[in-house]
Amino acid sequence: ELSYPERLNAAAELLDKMVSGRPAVHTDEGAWSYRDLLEKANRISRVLTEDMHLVPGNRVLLRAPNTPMLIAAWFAVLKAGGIVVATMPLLRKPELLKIIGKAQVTHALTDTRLTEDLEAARAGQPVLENVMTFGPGGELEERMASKPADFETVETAAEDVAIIAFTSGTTGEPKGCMHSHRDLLAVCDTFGKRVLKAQPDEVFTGTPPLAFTYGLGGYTLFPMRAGASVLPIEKPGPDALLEAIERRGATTIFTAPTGYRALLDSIGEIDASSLRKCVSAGEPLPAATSDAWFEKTGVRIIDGIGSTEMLHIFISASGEDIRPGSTGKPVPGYRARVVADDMSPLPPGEVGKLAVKGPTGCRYLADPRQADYVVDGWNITGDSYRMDEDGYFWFQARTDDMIISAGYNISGPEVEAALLGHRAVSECAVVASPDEERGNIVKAFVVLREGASGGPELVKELQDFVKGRIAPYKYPRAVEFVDELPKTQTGKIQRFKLRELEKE
Ligand code: 3SK
Repeated sequence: ELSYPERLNAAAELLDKMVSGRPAVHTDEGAWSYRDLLEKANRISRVLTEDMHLVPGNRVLLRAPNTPMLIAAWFAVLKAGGIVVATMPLLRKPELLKIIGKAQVTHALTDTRLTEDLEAARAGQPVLENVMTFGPGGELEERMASKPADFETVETAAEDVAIIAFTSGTTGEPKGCMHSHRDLLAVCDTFGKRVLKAQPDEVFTGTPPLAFTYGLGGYTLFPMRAGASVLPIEKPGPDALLEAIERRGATTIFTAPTGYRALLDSIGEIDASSLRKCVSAGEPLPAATSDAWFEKTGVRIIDGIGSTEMLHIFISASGEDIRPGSTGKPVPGYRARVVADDMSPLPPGEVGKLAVKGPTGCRYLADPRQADYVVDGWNITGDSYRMDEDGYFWFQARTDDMIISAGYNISGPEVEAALLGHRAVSECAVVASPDEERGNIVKAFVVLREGASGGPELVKELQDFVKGRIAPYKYPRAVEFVDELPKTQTGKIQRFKLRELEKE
């Protein structure tokens, strides 16, 4: 049972109360201690309240790559009683316009390198009155220099909204998910403590942006709750991750399955002895990737499914409980079930819709879709799952990714997992392609590993490979080799774009 006081500010718990000389954030110029980070956050809170006239409840847009200053700014907004609206660095004017309008954003702190689109959006949204830049040549650092290093953190209520996280969505309009100060601590005290078991000597790093709640967990919540440190990666990619592991002693990685696959060829060649924990989310982790990573590093990936709606991971497993290919069991504190269309629970072995309930719930900001996604307090995640007799949950497909072909229900991701076991395949996406005879056929879009070349022989080889691994009727009747797959900014494959291409 989680219990928190009625007055609670997550920043005070994660930062003020943790203050010490221990490293908090590793920067190119050396480490900021918890005390350094607190003082920077305090100075920013002063700029926000004294110079930018922020009052509690104001919504503050943050726009930057994963930099140490972004972390300090995130804490500063919460300390001042503001609500963080962190945005993906790659968002352009139209997306920013929607977010500013929907969240009624009044203030923004932006990295100097990302001002252009924000200024353009601001012109169309007069509600955004106060913008300040930080980073190279920014104004914020200059103003911070003249501010005292202390600040009295606003005593928010535990249930006050602390962040509004927008889902990038693989399709449709973005939704704003509201999470309270209490929610921010609840994910630390469930997944962070019970599954990840974060320790003070860990060095966290990863590829997801802080604006994606998966990245927020890895970059602030879990490390700070444990008194551990963070190594922000500004330009995420395989080389930066390898360097973080080999040269900077990263112990704990947050990335997506594609991130692990991109490292598979090189991870065996570097000294990866610092690695202790590897977390995967954002996409289901195929057993082939999990096994290959374990073979090369000796570390079993902790897979998990979470959502922006629930704030973080709610089904997962670590240590001896990991069963490669399965997402795991409900994180202590959460309940999950597989349900039929009428919400009645299905018995083990049957495939249905995943529903989840827990200490962090789904509360959309002014969105009529709330009623479609939350029924009797259960959040319908949009995934189809099966639970086995031992209570492990096995991903089948996004509800949209089920392919009905000649009367068979075929899970696109299951075919993808089979294809990924082939040495020539780097990434793939499997979707329905309309077909006169069968209604649909299974079609695979395949990105090849370096050195492999696509042609009819490889198509046949891949088809036979799949037939040898899963029920033969599931094999991809069409295979197209592509240079890359369409993805969201959080790295999720946009299968709907491929499906739409097939309909044209
Ligand atoms: O996609 C996920 O699995 C996820 C995990 C943690 C937090 C947020 C998300 C969307």
